[in-house]
Formats: sequence, C-alpha cells, structure tokens
Amino acid sequence: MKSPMEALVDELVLACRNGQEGSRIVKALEQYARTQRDWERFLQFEPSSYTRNLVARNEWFELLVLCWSAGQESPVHDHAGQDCFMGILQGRMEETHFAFPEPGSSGALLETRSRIFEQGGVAYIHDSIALHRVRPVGGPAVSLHLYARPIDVCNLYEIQTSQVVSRQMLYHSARGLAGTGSR
Ligand code: 2CO
Ligand code: FE2
Repeated sequence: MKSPMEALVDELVLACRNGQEGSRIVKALEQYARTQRDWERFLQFEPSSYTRNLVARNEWFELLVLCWSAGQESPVHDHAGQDCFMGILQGRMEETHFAFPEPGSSGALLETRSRIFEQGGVAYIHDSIALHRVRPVGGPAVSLHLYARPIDVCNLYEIQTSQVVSRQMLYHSARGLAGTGSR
C-alpha cells in the first residue's frame, strides 16, 4: 500500500514527464496539502536557518519539505529558469516578489507584490515572473516545494544593493522515498 506522499510523487511524475501540466501539479499539491499528514516524517527545524528536506528527486523534478521557524526567511532569489510550486502544509507563508534588477544596478530591489498563502494554498513562480522572498507569518510553518527540473544552484540578491551571489542549494536531510526514481 502506497503512502499518500508516494502517491503524490507518482502523480507528479505523470504530470511532469511528458511536458509539464501546471494545473494538474497545482491540483495534486493542493489536494495533498489539505488532506495528508505523512510529511511529518520529514520535519526538522534548525535555529540557524530554514531547512530543506528532500522527499524525491528524478530527472523531471525534486520535491522538498521546507521547515521554517518563526522569524526565519529565504534570501531574495531566482529559480535557475525552472518552475517552482510551493504548497503550504502548515502555518501561513508570505511570498514577496521583486523585479529583476537592471544590469549594473546598485540600487535597492523593487518590490512588486506580496501575498499570504494559507494552509492548502499553492504559489507558483518562474524567473519570467519575478524574484521572490518567502517567510512564515504568525509562527512556524512547513511548505512543500516542487522544482521542475531540480535546482542545484540559484542566485541570491541583496535587497538594498541588488548585489548577486550564486549559491549551491543543499539538503538538510535526504531520507527520501523508495521507488521514486531518487538518485
Ligand atoms: N527556493 C527556496 C529554496 O528552495 C525556497 S523559496 O520557495 O521557492 O530554498
Ligand atoms: Fe524560492
């Protein structure tokens, strides 16, 4: 008998392997986030930063559980040209968009939009839309991230100066799921 998370991974493979079906991905993440709890085995909080916990990885995507303590936040960052879907498993998350800076700019990044996502909600971003910063509001939160394809390196942007550095994306844990094509 497959666990709900294994069934989600199977559905995501079907939705990604022959070209991505965005609405099918959103539906699967919403459905899972609203009704399931077996993501709890991926929980891990750290005082120093939010944690990135690998659930499944294959040639089409990586699926991660991110754990956010109150007061933690992501840097402003891009997504290496990949699609990013974020479902809220627990708590509430704020997602703020920033415009990509003009080449050579040394001024502050321009904030273009901010939204709050509730448990069960799904956000989507791509570099063609904006940069973003993500953080929990009103307490800790847990989110489920699908990157299609996997993102190993992304760019971080300093808000006040638009300065860019590239960062290797690491996993805090990689317990993974059996039989999901994880490598
Ligand atoms: N992209 C960030 C990360 O994987 C989290 S913000 O949501 O995409 O660490
Ligand atoms: Fe992100």
